[in-house]
Amino acid sequence: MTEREQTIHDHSISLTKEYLFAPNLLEKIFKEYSIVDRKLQGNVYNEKYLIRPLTLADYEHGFIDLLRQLTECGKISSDDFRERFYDMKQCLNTYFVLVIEDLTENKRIIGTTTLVCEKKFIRQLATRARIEDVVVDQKYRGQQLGKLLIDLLTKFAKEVCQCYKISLECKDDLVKFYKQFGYNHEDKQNYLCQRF
Ligand code: 16G
Repeated sequence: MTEREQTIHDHSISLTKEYLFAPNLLEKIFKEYSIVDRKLQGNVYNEKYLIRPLTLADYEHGFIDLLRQLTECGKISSDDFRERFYDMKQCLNTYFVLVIEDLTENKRIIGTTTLVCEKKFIRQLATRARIEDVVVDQKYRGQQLGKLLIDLLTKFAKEVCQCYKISLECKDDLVKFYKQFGYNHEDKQNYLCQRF
């Protein structure tokens, strides 16, 4: 490989490792998390599952296919993925996509959740959060990985992003699951939706 080819190669590798948001933002909640719930420590630290922000390389490791287990995704090329990745990244402190990588399965992405932080004028310029697109690969369910993702991002919204509230939408049969993390129906509030 010539020096120029090597430079291009190194550059493309460093690009694919580019994170959607700074991984060190997660440090605070990881530390607190392991103290709060020791049962799950193994999932984070046993060197099988790495929990980290989404990277550009995750397109190659099944990120979109994983989302297909949640809903339809259509056709998304790697260029489409890159464009959307940068659209999100340039909205500072807004999109936090967490993924779980199986280190023993060629970096396969086996779980994901997104936190969206929306800035407001109300409540002294408050920020509100939403949990979106929670999905764990069918083959990996039953290991409390979904619990781990939601717990982490809920704490992240509160402690790192200092949101004043967080909400999510889910099917009836998942209400019980989400209640364990403190999500509840609010009195006299409704979720209304219009599909286009
Ligand atoms: C669920 C998801 C939501 C996702 C939607 C996709 C959670 C908590 N909720 O409601 O984030 O965007 O499904 O379904 O993960 P749709 O394509 O029918 O809108």
